[in-house]
Amino acid sequence: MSFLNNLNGNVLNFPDKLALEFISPPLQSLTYAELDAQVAQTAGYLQSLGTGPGDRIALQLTKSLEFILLHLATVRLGAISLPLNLAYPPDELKYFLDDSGAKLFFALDISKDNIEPILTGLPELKECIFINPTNPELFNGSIRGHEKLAHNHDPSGSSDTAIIVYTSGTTGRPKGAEITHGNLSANLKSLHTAWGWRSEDVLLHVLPIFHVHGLMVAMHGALHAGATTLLMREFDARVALQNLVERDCTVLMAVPTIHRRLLDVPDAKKFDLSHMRLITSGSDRLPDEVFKGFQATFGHTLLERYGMTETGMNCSNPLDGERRIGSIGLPLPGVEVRITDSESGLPLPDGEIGDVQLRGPNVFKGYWRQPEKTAQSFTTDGWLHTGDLGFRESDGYFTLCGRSKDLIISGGLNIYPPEVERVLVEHAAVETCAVIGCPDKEWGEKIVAAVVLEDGQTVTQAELIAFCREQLAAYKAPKSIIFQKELPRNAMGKVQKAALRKKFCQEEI
Ligand code: MCA
Repeated sequence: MSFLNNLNGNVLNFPDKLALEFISPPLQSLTYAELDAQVAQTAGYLQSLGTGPGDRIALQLTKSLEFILLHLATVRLGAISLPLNLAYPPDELKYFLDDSGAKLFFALDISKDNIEPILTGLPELKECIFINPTNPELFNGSIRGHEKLAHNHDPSGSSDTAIIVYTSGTTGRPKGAEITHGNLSANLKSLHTAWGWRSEDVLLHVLPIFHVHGLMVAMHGALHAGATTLLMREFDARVALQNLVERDCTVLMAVPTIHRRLLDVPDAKKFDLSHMRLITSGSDRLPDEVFKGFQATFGHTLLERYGMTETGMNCSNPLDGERRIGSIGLPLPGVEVRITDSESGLPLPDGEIGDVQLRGPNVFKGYWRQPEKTAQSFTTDGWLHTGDLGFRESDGYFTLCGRSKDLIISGGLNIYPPEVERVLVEHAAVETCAVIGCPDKEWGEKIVAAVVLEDGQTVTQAELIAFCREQLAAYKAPKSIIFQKELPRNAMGKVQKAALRKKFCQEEI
């Protein structure tokens, strides 16, 4: 069954209700009936371009109605939606298009000059269509007149892939996580119950929509519930607070960096959020200071939850009941979580720190065209290795306490050091390097690179950062570079990142 079926139900139940509204220009809004009609027409348009079930349709667009219509229409058609971060520069983008075998690619027309040169040598790509979301009439003109695809494609099973989201890892290039209709439905149902979603809810949507959090948790969640979503195209803390108050929003979902920015608005206390019923935090560890700051400033206890691209949401603090500071709460309905010993793989008793493993209908099908990497991600008895370390308390609450993988999380975005190291060592002046995450008040962690130069070579910090930004999304570029004569290594020759962190990271948070 398509995960969109619930949306169809909402179209029947609340045809005239406001479904989506962009609150920054171009101002656009659609009722549930209008949204349904436009998704149907967009699906007809995609069909007229020769796409159908199973085809990958890549989207690298701003947060716009065009993005949402193309995404929902892709899924209605039974094709696979591939949302891509706008920050990816052409080289990274080409890899995603190639690896996914995207058949259609929708990109921004202002990026045309950068994108056109990479569109060669992509055998599966049939067409790249450039879109200008600042002029909605252009897209309306393209979809107008196409046959309306009134019904969702009925997947042959819930294991049909609906969305592919690329995630990086400790080794190799990013992998496409295949998220199925079954995964999406299971997650939506459990969050609906756990967070008490209702059709009267008004969500202020402040996140990007090319990640799981903004797309599959916030936006799908509100559409599934028949609620209203007010979308900010770009996040601005003051504007967000104004809208939470003036538009009587009931729900906000964000990452700790955004919550901190709300607290940093000089007259934040003036904004009365007492009418709100739910403010969640995820994608990164919620600092105690932000948790407490929210209670003191807004009188709200943030609800921290835990998810992954490969699984959607796994654990959450309760809607009613104790929201425990520093804890990710309890497993969501249908999700099983266990803690195991890293060496033996055996389950550990409560209170002991070990690997966090997961099982449930929310767990993804595998990595696109990567059966070996998929197999490595699961235990022989079918549990997903999350790469996180944590423990369970005797009352069932889980707490994360680090990562067994070398992941850095900056502003809610995942960055794996090898991605950055691979680029740095390509620079002619760099002999070797090691990338670490240092605690940072604004971003949670910031990327710092320790670099050893080739004999006789010179390069500045600014030049190396600029070099990284040419090849990587800007948020993955180091915020600072530390030049070293050599890197600390263990007896096996492996760089000791813990020693680097100790030496160069000053505790800021
Ligand atoms: C922007 N910059 C960053 C980041 N974002 N640097 C490090 N980390 C970042 N996350 C840099 C830009 O490169 C730029 O640098 C400068 O900051 C300003 O860029 P701008 O785009 O204006 O930033 P912003 O609008 O202030 O964005 C900050 C943000 C954004 C609003 C916190 O990063 C954001 O929306 N983060 C949420 C990400 C998210 O949704 N994650 C969920 C993943 P320069 O000026 O030098 O060019 S899903 C997930 O994790 C799982 C499933 C889960 O559980 O949710």
